[in-house]
Amino acid sequence: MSNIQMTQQEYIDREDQFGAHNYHPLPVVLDKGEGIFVWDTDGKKYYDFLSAYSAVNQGHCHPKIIKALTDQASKLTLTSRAFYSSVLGEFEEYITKYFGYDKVLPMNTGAEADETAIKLCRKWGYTKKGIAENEAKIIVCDGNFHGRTITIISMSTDPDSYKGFGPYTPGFEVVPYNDIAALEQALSDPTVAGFLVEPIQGEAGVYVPEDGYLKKAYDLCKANNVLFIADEVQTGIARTGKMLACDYEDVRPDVLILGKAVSGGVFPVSAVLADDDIMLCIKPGEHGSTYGGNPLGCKVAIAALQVIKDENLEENSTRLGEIFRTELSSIDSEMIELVRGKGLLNAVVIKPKKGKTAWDVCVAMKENGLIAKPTHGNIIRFAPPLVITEEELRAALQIIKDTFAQFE
Ligand code: IF1
Repeated sequence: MSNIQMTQQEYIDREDQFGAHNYHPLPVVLDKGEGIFVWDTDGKKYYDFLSAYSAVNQGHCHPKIIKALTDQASKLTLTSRAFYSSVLGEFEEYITKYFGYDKVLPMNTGAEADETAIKLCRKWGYTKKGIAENEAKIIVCDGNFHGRTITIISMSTDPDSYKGFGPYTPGFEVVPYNDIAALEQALSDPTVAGFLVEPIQGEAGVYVPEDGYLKKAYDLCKANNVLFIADEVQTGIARTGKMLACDYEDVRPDVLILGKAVSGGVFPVSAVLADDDIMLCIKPGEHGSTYGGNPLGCKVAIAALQVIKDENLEENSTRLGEIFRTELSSIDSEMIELVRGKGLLNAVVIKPKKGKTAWDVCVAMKENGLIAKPTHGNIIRFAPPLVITEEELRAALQIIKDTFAQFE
């Protein structure tokens, strides 16, 4: 069927018929995006309060990023890493200087970057720390989310992620998140090579650890010769109000994992950053990806990172995040149990009322012109593009307030 005059239900039915059923989307069919707004196939306009899970921090179809894409698309898109390209070095120099690391290893998706960091950490453990072959352990946190590959779900504590997909990759040990004592004990094992952590747990429901947790965790890693590996795939690129969420505690991860907004939602680009002592543990032929470091992604990522600086999105995220949490907390609704977050990565914990859940609230917000998605049952994540203005944010807040009022 062509797309002429299809109803939204017809689009939904087509996806349902021909696509795997590995998602349960909100019933809205998007067709166009610009800045903080998206439009459905009937032309109805919405505030986008998901931003493709924080990939679209720079706003939809940012003209500078799209220009970088189209300029490069008509010149050279893919060389593979069998050859050098005129663009890869430019990206590598740009991103390493941007974040202050010696080297970068480019990949495509967040999960691939996490996998890369795990391989790098293990290799470092064997070649630098002197751990016996196949003995290296990586400490991870309860409630973690790092992607969907077999190795990554092997360290997941969420049955939706891991159940039915075994056998699992060994070599991970889970400690409670935000628990320094538990981490200290786990790190004393000399076979531990790394500690992999999200500075704020996204999928777990925007779970913000106590102030000082990351710094203490980092110091403990140093004391035990363990790599501190930060997964900033979701929290990075100004989402939480600073370029990296680790910046709040002046922690410089030994291994930094980036994805999503590195390319502003335009093209999949992910990256692992580390200094030479660590990164050079991986030798030619030991890791890679056909598309990783492709010219198109490189140009898009440079433009996307530049937009964050040019438009002061760190500052905007911090300032508007405070307004957003203050206003949300002031809503008088029995359904709002708790508001939490940092910058423009926020969540509301919903207390179901008369059988009405976070899902019902999201469907009602959609009807009122704002889209967001429930996570882990009764938590609604609010993460608009960081280019949102105060006026737009207040208009969006009004929609959220009106929606909660409908449930009173
Ligand atoms: C989905 C959540 C967000 C991530 C962190 C790595 C990855 C992710 C910290 C993997 C991915 C996603 C994927 C998306 C839903 C989503 C998500 F709800 F699961 F938690 F963003 F909030 N590290 N997060 O958050 O990156 O391989 O997907 O590029 O549909 O599964 P990826």
